Amino acid sequence: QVVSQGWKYFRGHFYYFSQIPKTWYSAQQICISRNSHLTSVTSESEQEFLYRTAGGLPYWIGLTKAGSEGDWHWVDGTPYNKVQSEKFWIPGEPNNHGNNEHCVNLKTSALRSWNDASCDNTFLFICKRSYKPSEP
Ligand code: 2F8
Ligand code: CA
Repeated sequence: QVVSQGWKYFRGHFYYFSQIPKTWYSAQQICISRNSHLTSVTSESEQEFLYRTAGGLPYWIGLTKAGSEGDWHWVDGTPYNKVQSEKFWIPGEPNNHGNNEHCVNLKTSALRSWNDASCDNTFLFICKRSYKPSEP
């Protein structure tokens, strides 16, 4: 497997922190083209790795309620755990500002870092892929 350039390893996955801002959908398409998805967040340690590496810059993650009748879901297929995820939202978020915020970014370098924002905004983004994606 040749592709680890620019990818950071953490506990069984590789993560790509982009250097070019994209809309949420465009970012997800780029992740897919690199055998990955916009990242899910499934534990406090993973969240810590992500916000520390992000260093306070906002990055899109793979959480959206677009196309799902308002239900938050991860684009990599991970089930969204509402209870376990409460502690990752910035206080007061998600607030669906302007009635048009259906995608989520990691906005601050803190455990409570998630904000819902308009999917049409451009931000840096984080892709996540498994360590050995081509193995069964
Ligand atoms: O105050 C929180 C609020 O700040 C901005 O809106 C004024 C954010 N908008 C964008 O990032 C585009 C809101 O999402 C956020 O809730
Ligand atoms: Ca918001």
